[in-house]
Amino acid sequence: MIACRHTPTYTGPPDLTVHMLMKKWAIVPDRVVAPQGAKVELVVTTADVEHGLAVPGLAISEPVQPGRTTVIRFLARKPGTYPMHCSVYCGRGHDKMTGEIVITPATAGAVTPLHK
Ligand SMILES: [Cu+2]
Repeated sequence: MIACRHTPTYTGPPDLTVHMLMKKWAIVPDRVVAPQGAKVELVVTTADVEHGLAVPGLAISEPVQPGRTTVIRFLARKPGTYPMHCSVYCGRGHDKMTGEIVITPATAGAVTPLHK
């Protein structure tokens, strides 16, 4: 574990907004795909108890509390598959709360070119 790192952010509006729901015991959706270069915004809520969304490979770790909305913003810099999991122990199914964030290479055509 790396201390003193904060969830990264960016300025300006996001390119991609994904609503996510954490509940016993799943992260929905459990797979988020973002094109390289995209400003991504995750809008995360919980359906029951407190959970936490952690994506170690992207330096993301944020609590998700009942009745509140957690907004996580990051720039999809490096293509790859980044595992995510619940960072707050929430019961016997806690370990099942996993998923992944996939950043696809810009050359894959996921980003609409500005000039045709
Ligand atoms: Cu949990």
